[in-house]
Amino acid sequence: TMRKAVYPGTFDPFTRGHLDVVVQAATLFDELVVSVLHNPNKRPWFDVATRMDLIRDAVSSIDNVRVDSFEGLLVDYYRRESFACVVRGVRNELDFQAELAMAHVNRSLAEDLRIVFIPTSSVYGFVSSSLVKDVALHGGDVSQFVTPRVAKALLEHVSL
Ligand code: COD
Repeated sequence: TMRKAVYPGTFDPFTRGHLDVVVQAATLFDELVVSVLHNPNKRPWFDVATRMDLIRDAVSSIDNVRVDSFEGLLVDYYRRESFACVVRGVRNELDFQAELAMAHVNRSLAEDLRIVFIPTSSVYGFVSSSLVKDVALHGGDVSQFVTPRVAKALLEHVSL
């Protein structure tokens, strides 16, 4: 049977750290769906469609990766789409703590939920979407943290 996993996140925007997780996870499952959370309560820099386009561009060379979006609870989406597993990236102890809490809550909502944590390569262990946005906001070079398309989108956003 096809084993389809989901890598959910805000991805505002997608970074080389996220990409590293996708590259690793894509070898573990038949299909990996990178899914952008549509959360009207957060004020993202990029709308869902733009975030999805930027991810599609970044993962275009990996053929078993698809891009989607979802609203509401992760566990509901997981069941609706018959995912076999949730993938989350872990950079450090702080991430691990937060991820473990999230995992426990999600598994009390859906006990059949399966989750794998993937450690980021050390090169990207300090990269976060919010730090990247801060660097861009102050005119710094973000090219080592994000793909060229994302760098361009960040530049366009700050020059508006
Ligand atoms: N290297 C490796 N991994 C990274 C890096 C990096 N440099 N940066 C981030 N990551 C990881 C994160 O640890 C995470 O695993 C993933 O990449 C996505 O990160 P973000 O920041 O884009 O996304 P989050 O953490 O904001 O996503 C949270 C969810 C959208 C998954 C969560 O809020 C959710 O499921 N919401 C739906 C509502 C719900 O079900 N709530 C109950 C959850 S307890």
